[in-house]
Amino acid sequence: MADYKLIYFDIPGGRGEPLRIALHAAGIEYQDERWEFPEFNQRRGDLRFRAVPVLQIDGQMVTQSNAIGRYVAKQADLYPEDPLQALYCDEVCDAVEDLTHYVVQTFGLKGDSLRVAREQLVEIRLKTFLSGFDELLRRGGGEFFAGGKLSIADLKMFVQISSLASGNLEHVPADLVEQIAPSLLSHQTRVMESTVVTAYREANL
Ligand SMILES: N[C@@H](CCC(=O)N[C@@H](CS)C(=O)NCC(=O)O)C(=O)O
Repeated sequence: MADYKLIYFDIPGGRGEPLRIALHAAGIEYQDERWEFPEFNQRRGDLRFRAVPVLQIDGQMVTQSNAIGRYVAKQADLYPEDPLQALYCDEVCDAVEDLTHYVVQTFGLKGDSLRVAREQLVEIRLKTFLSGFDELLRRGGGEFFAGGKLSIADLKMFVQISSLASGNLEHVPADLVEQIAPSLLSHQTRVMESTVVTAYREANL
């Protein structure tokens, strides 16, 4: 087997966590290299786009969380074979990526700037994306987003919704998901209780 190393922050979320779960599900042994933020700032110059996650395969760097996610998911039976269902899966992953980008733009702000940015985030982006995600879940049949079973799209959404519903994002109401798209909370529980996620968590206690 090739030599795999995943580089990401030492957090159980963001763009990296779905990759860790999928790598575990695929049975791929990998070095889980976790950088604290000061280390990231020191070493990011070595990364192709100065950003994480990065997957190294036999020393070769690969970037872009969704590309990496598809690559790993195909080896974990977490990516639909049917082209249309694969398109649905990709749409969800890319939409989550867009939303992540908007959320991250509000990081590092303080005081009134943070409040205004987060209020706009809620009104302009979050409400739109949560409604859209709800629509995509219904398109998938209500339980999963694509292929009628768990896929990388569900893992990405699960991580995103867990963050939004945690109450940790200041000025983002903790019950926003419940107000706009309660289906996503049921989905979060379904994914959290899936054998893919419980096995990953047990292995990483
Ligand atoms: N499109 C890239 C985005 C990567 C990205 O922005 N990663 C964040 C962490 S989750 C980062 O490294 N941000 C630092 C920066 O770009 O300044 C992907 O999906 O991997």
